[in-house]
Amino acid sequence: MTKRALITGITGQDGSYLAELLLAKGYHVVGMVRRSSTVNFERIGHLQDDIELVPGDLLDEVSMIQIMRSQRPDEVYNLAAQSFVQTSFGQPVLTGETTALGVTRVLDAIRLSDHEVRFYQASSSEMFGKVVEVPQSESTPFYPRSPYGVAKLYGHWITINYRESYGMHASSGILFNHESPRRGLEFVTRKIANGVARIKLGLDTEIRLGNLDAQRDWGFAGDYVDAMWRMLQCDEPSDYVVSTDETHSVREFCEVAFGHVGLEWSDHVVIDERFFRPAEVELLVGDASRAREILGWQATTPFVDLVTMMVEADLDNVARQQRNLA
Ligand code: NAP
Ligand code: G4F
Repeated sequence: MTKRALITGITGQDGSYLAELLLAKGYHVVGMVRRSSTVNFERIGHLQDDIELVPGDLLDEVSMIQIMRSQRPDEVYNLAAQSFVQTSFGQPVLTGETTALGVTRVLDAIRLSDHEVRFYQASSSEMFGKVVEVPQSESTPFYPRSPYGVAKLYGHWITINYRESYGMHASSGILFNHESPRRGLEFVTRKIANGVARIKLGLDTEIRLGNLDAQRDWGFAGDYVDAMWRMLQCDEPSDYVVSTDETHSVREFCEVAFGHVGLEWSDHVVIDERFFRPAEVELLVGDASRAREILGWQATTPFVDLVTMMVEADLDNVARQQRNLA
């Protein structure tokens, strides 16, 4: 029997990589997409003949119930969220409705569908926030530092609550930052990679950034979606930290990215107060030993390879845009 998977957030970075992985494994992949006035399929355009798209929105419970009843998926990957931390300070209620209560809407729709479903929740290392221990593992206490982090913590606990209350096969991946050439342009890694490409190709002279001292455990998104799938193949649902177990600062990211194209980062990076946050997460570094032991999962993309992959991809993108304009 062909397994059926539903992905919320299929138009996002992770949704596109997960759809590719599940298609390669022979799944029928259904993606939930929300209505917008312009089509937003940049990351999944190449998959459109192979996946089924259904309309729905995490803000609308009826659409979720309808999808669950009509699609009867075996596995649900809840990747949809308002996922940008900085925006969550300006739009805390929307972030809570989507990133927190949206999880309950999906879980309730599964419960009401009266059908055996395995559920994955996209939890986040942002829940560790002002970290109380280093490195962070599944047993590290949480201390979120943004409306996004608080909303994700709600999503994390409601997933555990539905598992314990209703015996649902519901698992959370506490994923540390993962990046790729498909990362949104507002996130710092892609902002730097794209900025470096534009400077190298003569379109810009500077990149304006906030806190260069922040440290993150950055992995490659293509590796991380495999951990999501592995969690749902386990007999028992559980929660796992997924990380590279290495940390690097935003400044180091700049050094490697500019260095790759023969430029000095400090000649082009300008500090801009607008990109500082009301409360910052200074340091994240994971301990993914449980995922290695139980899931057999391991990050495979070193930091320098990730940075250079992103810069190379943006050099191609920017050069293509220049050719199209010529
Ligand atoms: P992303 O690129 O920002 O994608 C977010 C997705 O959610 C998009 O498909 C977006 O649709 C969809 N979405 C937003 N609001 C929605 C709503 N009301 N109803 C339905 N769909 C909605 O995020 P990502 O990097 O792929 O991350 C995937 C998930 O993992 C997110 O939950 C994120 O918070 C979490 N996470 C990410 C990281 C990371 O480092 N990337 C780490 C830990 C956890 P549109 O295209 O229509 O906007
Ligand atoms: O790239 P960022 O915006 O990612 P952040 O805040 O760590 O969140 C990402 O990872 C989380 C997992 O830990 C996910 F849950 C979440 O959905 C998202 O994917 O910022 C990284 C760091 C921050 O400390 C920020 O202050 O970079 C610092 N930074 C410095 N200058 C900047 C900038 N961030 C952005 N976006 N833009 C800047 O100009």
